[in-house]
Amino acid sequence: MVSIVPNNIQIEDDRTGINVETLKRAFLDNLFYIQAKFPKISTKNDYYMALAYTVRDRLLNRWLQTTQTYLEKAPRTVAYLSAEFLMGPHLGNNLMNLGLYNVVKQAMEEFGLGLTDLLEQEEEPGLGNGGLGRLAACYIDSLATLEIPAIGYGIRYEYGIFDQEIKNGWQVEITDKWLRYGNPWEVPRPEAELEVKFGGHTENYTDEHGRYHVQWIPFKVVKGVPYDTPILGFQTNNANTLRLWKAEAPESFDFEAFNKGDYFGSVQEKSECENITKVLYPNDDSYQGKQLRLEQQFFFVSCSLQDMIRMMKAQNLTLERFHEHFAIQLNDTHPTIAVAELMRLLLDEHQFDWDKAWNITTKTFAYTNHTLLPEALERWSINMFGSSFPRHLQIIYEINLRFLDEVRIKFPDDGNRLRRMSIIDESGERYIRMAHLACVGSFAINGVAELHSELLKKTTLHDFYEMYPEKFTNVTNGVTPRRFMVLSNPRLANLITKKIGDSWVTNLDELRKLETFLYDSDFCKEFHQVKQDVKQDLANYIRTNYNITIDPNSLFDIQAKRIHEYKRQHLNALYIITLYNRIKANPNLDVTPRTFLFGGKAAPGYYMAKLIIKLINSIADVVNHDPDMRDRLKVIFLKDYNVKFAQRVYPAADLSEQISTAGKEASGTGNMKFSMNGALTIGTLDGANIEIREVVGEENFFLFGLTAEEVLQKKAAGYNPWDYYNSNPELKLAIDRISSGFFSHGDPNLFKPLLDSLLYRDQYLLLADYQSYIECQDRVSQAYRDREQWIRMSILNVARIGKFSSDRSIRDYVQNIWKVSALKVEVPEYSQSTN
Ligand code: GP0
Repeated sequence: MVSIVPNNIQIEDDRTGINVETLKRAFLDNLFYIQAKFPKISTKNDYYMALAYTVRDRLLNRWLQTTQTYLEKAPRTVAYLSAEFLMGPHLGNNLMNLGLYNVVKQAMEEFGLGLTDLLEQEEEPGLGNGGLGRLAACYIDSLATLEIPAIGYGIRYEYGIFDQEIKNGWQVEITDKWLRYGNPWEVPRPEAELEVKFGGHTENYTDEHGRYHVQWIPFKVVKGVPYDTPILGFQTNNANTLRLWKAEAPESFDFEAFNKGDYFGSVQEKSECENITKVLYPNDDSYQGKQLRLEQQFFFVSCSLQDMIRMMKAQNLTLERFHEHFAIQLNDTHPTIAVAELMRLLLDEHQFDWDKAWNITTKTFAYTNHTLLPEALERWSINMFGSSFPRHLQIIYEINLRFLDEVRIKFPDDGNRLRRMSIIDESGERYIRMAHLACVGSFAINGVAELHSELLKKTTLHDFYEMYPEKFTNVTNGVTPRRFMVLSNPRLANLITKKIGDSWVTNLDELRKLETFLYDSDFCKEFHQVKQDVKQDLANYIRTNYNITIDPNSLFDIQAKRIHEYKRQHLNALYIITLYNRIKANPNLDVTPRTFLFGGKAAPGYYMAKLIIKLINSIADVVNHDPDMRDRLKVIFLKDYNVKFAQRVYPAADLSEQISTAGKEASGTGNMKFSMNGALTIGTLDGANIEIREVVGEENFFLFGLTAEEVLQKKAAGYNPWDYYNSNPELKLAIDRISSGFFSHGDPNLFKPLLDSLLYRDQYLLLADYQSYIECQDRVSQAYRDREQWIRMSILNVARIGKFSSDRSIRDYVQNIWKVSALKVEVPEYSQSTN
């Protein structure tokens, strides 16, 4: 067998060498031979591309070596199936993981190029909406860093999450053309394409042994082409693969139509196939029953399962051991049709009998639930589902039939339970309940924070918990400290490393050692200086891009996340108005200067969320132009919040707003990123906030609001928001300010839908939590005045946040669910980096 590393590649080779001179030569080589440019006519993007290819070259050896090792050793492998991967820019991350950041920086400087400028040039792959997609990205990072054999499977959307602009205070969506200038990180693998079937009907036949079979005769076939991106771990040789599928037409032309002279008809069919992976659905925490979305889900699931089967065959492994070779994680119900598709592949294409196929299937899948919001639970109408996937509908009926028999045996004479648990909702128009299919088809079910996992067992999946208690576990979310500390906040990372060494980067619990320096005044000063410098960076950015001056000595109070009523950005807005009103009433009031920063996208069809954006911008307009507010209050809505921008934002925060209605935010992950960067949290007892507060200490966390239980009680007791409005003068004044048209140039109708929803329904209990929130905010303002004490609280947030590394989450999955082991990859000495 040929070794994958040709022997004649030397340490100083242009594609592997890592000293300044070689890097410079390689960069020029790529500029010339890949971009076809010379410096005089190069754009910034040409430089970015030349550098990206230079870095990619230095990844390839590890990547191919990893692939070869996995092929040879055939280890048990994690397949992480996710409709979203919100990766963020690759260049900086790869430089960091390769240990090449500083040497490349120097090489670029010798060309007169700034590395930060080049990094800024990368258009990030926004292939996700928010928390769920970003979680998948963090997990892919930790899997590689922990040297776990894993593949991320997903969709290569041609258009990712839209770019957000703000016009006249309103959100405007612009299509995300992230592939416009090419993507240097992916490698297309057209030779590994697969076929996926859609529509049509099924036929039964009996084989020569008299065995009964079903055959699916599809209406159309679409090709799936894999695009692979290497995912290198932090200072390891393991580079796992993110394999994203693109849909293509099987032949570029339908020759029959073509010959009949129907040229446009045949081209149209081609573009219809390619439609499947055109665009990411921009909804977060809510679901829309669109057929194209269902087809996207099936498309990537079918490609991925066929791909796994093909790999096993290539390794001469029998499919009887599929579940021993792969642990497949379902990231929410989006890929859950995989349960039916694996059954189909085993039954119809590999001739397994039902029991054997079902045994394999149910030992393969594990399901992560990410939300309790009823509007986010996926259900597909039987008609729509059956028209695209007739065979899968049969299989799901059969699964359901057998499942309900099991339920009947465990809980005799309980018709209501059967109706509640059925995979098919038969209460009206018939639907497939994807969460039920996921529970029945998986060996493990987890929520994403302790409270969330408990609520799952008590409410949404209660019947399934009674049926299969052993399947349920919790895995609290985590985030990668590589991207969200080392890369995004080098000032802080360097200070920490100076004090405790650098092993905290892969063992985040070591941050605890910082506690020794809590009363070391030099350290506290340095820590404070880091925060001030980072705030200054953000202030400069805002000055440049928004022409607004903000004061880095003011308290940076930040709420950055998708805009959603349950996340309650408008509760934050009510506090701003309250402060405004107080200052107007008493212009000499001694207030702690604050800068309120918001960032986040609203789903394009979510009217209320868009109105909240408009409200914030309208308040900003008034506040920022009122001389009484000068040097005391500033409000800014930062447009187009994405991973790249998030990396600027987390480090600069003093206060992190995590103010969802208790019981609604499954976990939150932004909360962890803020805390890691020394922000204090103002938050409710919701999601992972609870666990963050537990570890950082209640005295270092600003808690307010109703508990999840109190929320339920309050609603059961007949909650009436008017009671709060009528009895709380500050609240009333704040709301009246809005309804009077004060923030809308006299128009009393603009925000009426929002106010009506608060006063007549208030399903997220803003009014009930208002008083508690503003009192808590006032405590924050007081606390910020004692800067030394604040700094100590901030240090403790960093020092105690270790639990929320995604390395810990992945270890939990590995030990409790996947049962896989690490497999170290060796690469020849010469290509290992040194710094
Ligand atoms: C949950 F259901 N989440 C969904 C969804 O459609 N999109 C999404 O981003 C989020 C949760 O809301 C979360 O609480 C959680 O941390 C995240 O998934 C990852 O588990 C938001 O922070």
